Amino acid sequence: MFQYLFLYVLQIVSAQQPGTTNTASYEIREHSLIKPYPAVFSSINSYWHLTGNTIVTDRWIRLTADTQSKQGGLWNLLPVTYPDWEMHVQFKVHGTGKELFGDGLVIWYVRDPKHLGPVFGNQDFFHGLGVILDTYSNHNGPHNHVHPYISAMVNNGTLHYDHDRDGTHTQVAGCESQFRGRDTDTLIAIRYQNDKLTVSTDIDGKNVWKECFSVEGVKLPSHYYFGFTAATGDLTDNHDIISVHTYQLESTNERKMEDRRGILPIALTAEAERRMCLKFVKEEIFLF
Ligand SMILES: [Ca+2]
Repeated sequence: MFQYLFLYVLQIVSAQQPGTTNTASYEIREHSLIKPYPAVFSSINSYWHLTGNTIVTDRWIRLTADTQSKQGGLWNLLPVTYPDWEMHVQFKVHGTGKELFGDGLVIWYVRDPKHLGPVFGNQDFFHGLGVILDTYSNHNGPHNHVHPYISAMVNNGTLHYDHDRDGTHTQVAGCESQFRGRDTDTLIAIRYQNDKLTVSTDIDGKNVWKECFSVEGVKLPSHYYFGFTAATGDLTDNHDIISVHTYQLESTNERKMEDRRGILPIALTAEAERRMCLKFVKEEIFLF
């Protein structure tokens, strides 16, 4: 009996606290957001900013409603001064569509906040990281995968997000995840520590993180901004942010002392995937 109780408590703790390893961390209130979202409502000193069609109620922050051609954003305006962090986001993607729905939402860590644009409600050729929760598969080529699909893209301002290929040739890593239309609470965790990016989900109502992917060699500068955007087109969904908890993680002395502002965002492992896709494009042309 005691063993079961202990396991249960352990699961709760592992789902609520950052990381899968024992590292010191504490929550950064300014980068977190919980009901009833007072910071969003206080306009003068607020460090949260809304763009586009975003609607705030006492229950959710709706980046897009379940209607066509909408885009909206929720941006934090305080730069992230600490090098290592973990963010837990409770979100909800839902709508009336049974077979067709879209387009998706993105959690950002970028240089330039507050922009609207074609990449799920943010600008293209961005600087930084986007963790993309894509609900609609735009293409049916050999690179197709089951949607919804979660992927990460790291950009230094030179890369275009290609919706026609669902961003597959610029993604660092990804996984399939049935986060849409769930009755359970759906959460995603993004952990960035020592240039390692780990994305996990908790969508089955079990209060346990399941790893989506983990990649080393991800270089991100400090002083970028967190944000959330979503978009609909011909296809629609409600894209809601329920809560955000951001934790500063323990950093090595070297990382703490380093001037990290000038670091160019790059994922060292992404190049191989892009090369692979170029080969794929050549084959397509050849076959055609
Ligand atoms: Ca897509």
